[in-house]
Amino acid sequence: MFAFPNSGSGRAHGYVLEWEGDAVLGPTTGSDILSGGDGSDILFGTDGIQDTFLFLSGETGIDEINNLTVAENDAIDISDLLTGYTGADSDINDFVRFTNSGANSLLQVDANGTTGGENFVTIAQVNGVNDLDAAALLHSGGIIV
Ligand SMILES: [Ca+2]
Ligand SMILES: [Ca+2]
Ligand SMILES: [Ca+2]
Repeated sequence: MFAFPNSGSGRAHGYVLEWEGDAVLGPTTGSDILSGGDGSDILFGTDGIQDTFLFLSGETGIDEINNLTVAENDAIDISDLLTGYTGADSDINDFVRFTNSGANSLLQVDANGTTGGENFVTIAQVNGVNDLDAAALLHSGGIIV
């Protein structure tokens, strides 16, 4: 367990860990897969190596992603979450979107796309990054579906 001081004033002003949440730090060499599991976790990619932030179906909480660096081919793997995504026949924008939230971005997923209407759920917050584009990230390998 990795404890940060609780600022008492909310997520925007410090790290607030829920009881079941973990801080997950990548290694300093090689490539890495970071997976928070249940709870609201804080994931830290590593500068200079390729990180994959992995989200699995059924996990609870909203994780924070730190140090997502597109130039390092850091990627967000949501392939386990999506149902009905068929590649060329599907529009990634029906399944994944990013919404600016202050200096950060919220990663929102509609696991079944247009099926059942639009029901995006926030699964993560990407810290320190704005204006992420799902289609561009998919094209560059930054989203694994
Ligand atoms: Ca989690
Ligand atoms: Ca990295
Ligand atoms: Ca849907």
